[in-house]
Parts: sequence; structure tokens; C-alpha cells
Amino acid sequence: MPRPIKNIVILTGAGVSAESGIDTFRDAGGLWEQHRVEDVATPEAFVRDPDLVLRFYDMRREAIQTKAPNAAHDALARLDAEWPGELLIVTQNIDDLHERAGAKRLIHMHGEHLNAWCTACDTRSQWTGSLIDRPACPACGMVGYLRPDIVWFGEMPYQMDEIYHALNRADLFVSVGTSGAVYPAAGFVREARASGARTLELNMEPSQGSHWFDEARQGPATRLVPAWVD
Ligand code: BV8
Repeated sequence: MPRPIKNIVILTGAGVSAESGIDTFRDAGGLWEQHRVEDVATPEAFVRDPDLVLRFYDMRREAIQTKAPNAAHDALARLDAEWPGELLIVTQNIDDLHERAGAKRLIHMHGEHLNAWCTACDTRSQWTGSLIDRPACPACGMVGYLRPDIVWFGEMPYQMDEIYHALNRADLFVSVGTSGAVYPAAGFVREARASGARTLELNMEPSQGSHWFDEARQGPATRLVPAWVD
């Protein structure tokens, strides 16, 4: 007899924002200006060719700001507002569509497109403009030290302790719109299973980790997520 569902963890990936018009990594073929995203989203790329990396994030920041949340973001925000137990949305996405839909109990494990990180004074600040022009840090005034506050490949994702704490207490783990290609996020389903949680995958197609889920449903997030929430 499965235990009652009190605590929920929801992992989202690029697929939850796809129907808002934000390219997933797969749709873009993982390419940008003939570069593999994995080769652009790294600290080494930033050292090797900072302009290429800053252009990539300026383009993404500009694109995201023209997009709006979709029915999947709205349904998850509704669940967040109404669920009496513990609930945590962990997003791999750097867009702010979950917040703009109203979600509150949310962690951006890979950072946020509207934040910049000053490597001179180590502070983070909201930044909606371009970084390619090497603006001065709003906190320390140093010029040329701002980078996107994004977790690149090889860097430690944010708030991992909070995430594993929630996974260890979860009665239900739901993964929405992710290919299960990137760790440590791709391993969360196994953490949840080890804690006895039931696991559900909602994705356009089976992910690389579908076999770890008790149930996997295929289809667009704007159909599957409201149907599951409501
Ligand atoms: C770390 C920010 C350690 C950048 C990103 C273990 C095994 C193997 C490799 C590793 C491992 N541990 C670590 C690694 C290395 C690496 C990794 O996993 N590499 C992969 C490529 C093998 N991981 C890391 O480097 C991580 N860091 O482990 O640090 C450490 C320890 C100590 C000290 C220091 C460090 C950091 C990874 C974070 C990288 N940054 N994002 C940016 O966004 O620009 S990852 C980036 O790619 C995204 O954030 C996202 O996470 C990932 C893409 O994944 P998805 O979101 O799933 O997107 P994708 O396009 O792949 O899939 C979309 C899915 O949606 C598809 O399945 C599609 O079918 C579906 N879909 C499409 N449309 C819809 C839909 N579904 C529903 N409805 C639709 N309409």
C-alpha cells in the first residue's frame, strides 16, 4: 500500500518552456553559432573566448524576455499555491517563466538568466542588459568582471543540499520536460526512489532515464502537466 502523498518534488527542464518559444538544447541541435552548447557553457570557453560566451547569454537573455509562461508553468504555480504539504520545484532552466507564472517554492539549480556574477567582488546582481559591453559591477564598480550567473558544465549546481533534503523527504517525484542527459539532475529520480517516493515522468518522448520511473507519459507539457495537476 503506497504511503500517502504529502511531499512533492518536481524537476523541470527545457521542455517545460518549449511551448513558450524558448529553444530546448535538443531543438537547437545543441548548437549555437556552430558551437556545441556544452562547449560554450563552460568556464574554459569563457576564458578562451569570453565574447562568444557573453554573446550567447546576451542572445538568450534577450530572447527569454520576449516570452511568456505557458499552461504547464501556470498549472505548476497553481499546485504550488494550493498544495498543503511540502512542495519544491527544482528547475534546470535559467528562464524566469516559473516565477512569472507565480511559483514561489522554486530553486534554479543552474542559475538565472537575469543575474550577473562579479568575479571581482563575488556579488550577484540582477542584470537585464547586455554583458558584452563589459558594464561596471553595480556593487564594486569594477569593469569587465561580470559574468552570467549561470552554472556551466564542470561547475557545482546551486542549493544541492536543499534539493537532496527535499528528495529524501519526497513521497512523489515528477520530472517534466527534461532529456535526463545532464547530471546531477538526471540522477534525482534515483535519489527519490531510494527514499521510497513514487516517480512520474512527463515528457514529449521517453528520456534517457525513463526506465527509472514508475510511470512515464509522453506528450506536450501544456497538455500533460495541467492534466496531472488538475
Ligand atoms: C557538476 C546552464 C560537479 C547553462 C546547464 C555524471 C555522469 C556523466 C556526466 C557527469 C556526471 N556528473 C557531472 C557530469 C558532467 C556534466 C554532465 O552531466 N554532462 C553531460 C553532458 C553528460 N555535469 C556538470 O558539469 C554539472 N556539474 O556535476 O559539477 C562538481 C563537483 C564538485 C565541484 C565542482 C563541480 C553541471 C551541469 C549544469 C550545466 N548547465 N545549464 C545554460 O542553460 O546555458 S545544463 C543545460 O543542459 C540545461 O540547464 C539542462 O540542464 C541541460 C539540457 O537538459 P534539458 O533541460 O533536459 O534540455 P534538453 O534539450 O536536453 O531536453 C529537453 C527535453 O524536453 C527533451 O527530452 C524533449 O523531448 C522534451 N520536450 C521538448 N519539447 C517538449 C518537451 N517535453 C514536453 N513538452 C514539450 N513541448
